[in-house]
Amino acid sequence: MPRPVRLPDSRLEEALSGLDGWSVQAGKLHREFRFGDFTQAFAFMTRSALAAERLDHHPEWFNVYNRVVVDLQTHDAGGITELDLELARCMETYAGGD
Ligand code: H2B
Repeated sequence: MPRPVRLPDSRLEEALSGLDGWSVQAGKLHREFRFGDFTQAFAFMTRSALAAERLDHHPEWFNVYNRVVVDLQTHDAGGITELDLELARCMETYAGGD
């Protein structure tokens, strides 16, 4: 597989306009999810973890009870790449598209 390349700002802005709730913070693709309870939050994390493993691309994330804070970046590329967008889109689907 070719090495992922860091996205130009123009491409990143275009992609962000299609990813509601996501922003760039500290050079990472960032979003905070809130669920009804811990079971829903953890189900989301389980599905996301399987997608991450499939993509060989893993999130930085933090969970307490119903809250999941996600930061995505491609360490190998030193920034945000298409892989981060792909994982973010998967997460949107698993979170119910909100
Ligand atoms: N996840 C993320 N977020 N960034 C990476 O650069 C990365 C990864 N690299 N998961 C992968 C694993 C790499 O270390 C392995 C060897 O493919």
